[in-house]
Amino acid sequence: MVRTWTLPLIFAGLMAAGPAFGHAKVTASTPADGAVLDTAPQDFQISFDDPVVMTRLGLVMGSMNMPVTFERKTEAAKSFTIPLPALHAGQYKVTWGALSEEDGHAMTGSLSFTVKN
Ligand SMILES: [Cu+2]
Repeated sequence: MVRTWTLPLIFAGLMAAGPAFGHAKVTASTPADGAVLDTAPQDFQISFDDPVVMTRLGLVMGSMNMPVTFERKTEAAKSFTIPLPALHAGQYKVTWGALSEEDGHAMTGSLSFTVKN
């Protein structure tokens, strides 16, 4: 009885553990999440531990979409620098999307930062 159950359980365990190579993860961003800045940042930088194709970058202040010139490139990279428009004081939210080159998974994320007067 034990023997008939053991093998399927081991396989189920391996499946749950997932593939050996996961998708890329964010290692750093500037501004960082929660940053409070004395001067407005001129660009947004984000880095990943593995190459990704960045698909989207959005910036909102309150409910207002800020104009960001984001050019989607087809080649994967580990870090990206996206120029930001002139920002006045306020709280901003960055949303991004990327495709992991490793496993093709779509990733999204967001972070907030504040520009002081
Ligand atoms: Cu993945």
